[in-house]
Amino acid sequence: MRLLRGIFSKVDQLLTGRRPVDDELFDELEELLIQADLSMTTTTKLVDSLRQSARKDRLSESDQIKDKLKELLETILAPNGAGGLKSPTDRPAVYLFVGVNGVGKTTTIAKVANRFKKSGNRVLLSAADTFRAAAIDQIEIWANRSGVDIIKHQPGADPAAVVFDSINAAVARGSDVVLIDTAGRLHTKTNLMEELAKIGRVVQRALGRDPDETILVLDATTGQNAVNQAREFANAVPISGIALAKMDGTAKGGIVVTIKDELGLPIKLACTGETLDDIEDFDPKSFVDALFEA
Ligand SMILES: Nc1nc2c(ncn2[C@@H]2O[C@H](COP(=O)(O)OP(=O)(O)OP(=O)(O)O)[C@@H](O)[C@H]2O)c(=O)[nH]1
Ligand SMILES: [Mg+2]
Repeated sequence: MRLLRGIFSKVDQLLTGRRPVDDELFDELEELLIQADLSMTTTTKLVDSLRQSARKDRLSESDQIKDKLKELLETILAPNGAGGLKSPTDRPAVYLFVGVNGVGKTTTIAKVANRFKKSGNRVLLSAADTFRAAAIDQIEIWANRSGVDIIKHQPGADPAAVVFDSINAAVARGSDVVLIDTAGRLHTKTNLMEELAKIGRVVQRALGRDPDETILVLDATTGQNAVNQAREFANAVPISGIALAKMDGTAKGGIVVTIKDELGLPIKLACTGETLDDIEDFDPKSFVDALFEA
């Protein structure tokens, strides 16, 4: 995984070798995990668990603690199965993208569209962020670049109506995949959450089932704030997974562990730049290995 190299390099340095396992080691480890942006709750849980293993399995050297830590991190990140989005089975498959303004929703949708198209799917983008006029232009540019369909209305139009039209168009044209872009900011936060819930209901009505995925896009560079956003959105709409954008060049990657640990939401996609290819399915093992790389 080409991201987050070195975020845990200090942890790696601390634990590499045959340093004795004592309170001092655990205290230093705790501090470094918090620096890497794991929450206090997750850090405490991890360190307690390591102390327990050290006692139970008589781990006496720091190297053994490192192996155990990697194992624990993978366990936290793993349970929801394979990374990546659900493949389209019932067609059209509908993927709804939500998240606060500027996190990377539209860019992530462009990357996902490009991937689906490359694997032979007919893709339709739904420009349901009608709040900003520029948002419609932005997604249209991406649609043209990847050669996928787009349904748009005028700026200020009802986003739910755009979604309704998009699904009907997708059915009529035989599209395989519909990707819905939404606004990250409205006049008030309550408006935003109500609108997202309404979009969910419109998908249900037009399609006869819920969206196949509702992906919350988070900006990895915002650290702990991302956890708060995840809590708020999860209260308004049933989130099926997380796409983490801007994983390139952030020192706050530890947040991934906390999001999964505290909210139980699976991380499905990781984005590492601004071009169409800067996206990968999230894989716990390679993620954990990358964290520890120098
Ligand atoms: N470095 C980096 N930049 C990214 C990534 N994803 C998105 N960006 C940049 O972040 C900025 C915001 O991205 P958008 O996709 O427009 O974000 P949005 O969530 O759609 O924003 P709103 O429509 O305003 O709610 C743009 O300048 C993107 O190029 C990423 O993975 N890495
Ligand atoms: Mg956008």
